[in-house]
Amino acid sequence: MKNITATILTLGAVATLCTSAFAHVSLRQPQAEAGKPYQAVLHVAHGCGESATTSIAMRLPPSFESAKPQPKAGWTLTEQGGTVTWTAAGKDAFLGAHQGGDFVVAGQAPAKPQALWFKVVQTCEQGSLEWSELPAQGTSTAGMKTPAVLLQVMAAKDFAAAQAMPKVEGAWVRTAVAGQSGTGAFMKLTAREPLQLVGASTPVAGVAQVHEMKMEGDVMHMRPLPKLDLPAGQAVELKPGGYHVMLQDLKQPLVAGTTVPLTLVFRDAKGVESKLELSLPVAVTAPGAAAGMAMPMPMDGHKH
Ligand SMILES: [Cu+2]
Repeated sequence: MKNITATILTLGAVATLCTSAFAHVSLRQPQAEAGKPYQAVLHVAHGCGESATTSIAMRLPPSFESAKPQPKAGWTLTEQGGTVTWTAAGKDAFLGAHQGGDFVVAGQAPAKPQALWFKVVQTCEQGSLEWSELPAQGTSTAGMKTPAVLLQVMAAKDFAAAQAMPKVEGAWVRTAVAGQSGTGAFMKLTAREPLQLVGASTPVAGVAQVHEMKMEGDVMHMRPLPKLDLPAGQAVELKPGGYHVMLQDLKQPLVAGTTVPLTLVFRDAKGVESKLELSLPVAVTAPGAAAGMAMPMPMDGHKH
């Protein structure tokens, strides 16, 4: 174990900061099977800075077929030229600055695997946010302040493999200043079938290891875990003061508002390993519980 100061990982009862880094929108299910019905549940994590959300306009990709926007209680629904808009009917319906909400469009994923982007305009009491940035190529939105919302439409086989991956919620990496050797990555993992987390890697650190932290007497001890069991359907939390992914030998400072790629390696009951690529926001403290921004990327395929 390297010389990591426990303070980096000290559990602080610090109020969660709502920074613009987490004022984001995402799909509850960012993957769809090609040619199958798909319900786009757009999750708006919170308002524009300290201002409440009053309307959400979502541009539907033309290849998202048979789209049926769903009404939302207290909001009026309008459709024009491929854009669906929900507008709060009154102040009671506003989504507070620190409040999340869901907006639903049922439809069908296109028959061909592809990346579908939903552009969203979030209007608030003061100001608005245009979630419309697109990568020049590929699907990585790392480093973007207001990326469009990505839906990965996948072939049946790839979709099944992706669904075998655990659900990742509330993932984040703690900031690190220049010269700091280590920090931690945290998230909630819920496996759909029994899995073990057996490894991690990231380009920003020389070493990434799964660790556990335990109080022994008055002393907090931290040690690497060769594997972390993820029972089916049971959330396992990686958090400051508990399990975490330790990032050591940092190659650069980690600045709030940026993102860090992290690859997790899981082993299933048959011993087959697969990788999950995540993009984690960097923050000082945990983002709001609903603000999970981890984005499962297209599968590398199983690694045998
Ligand atoms: Cu550690």
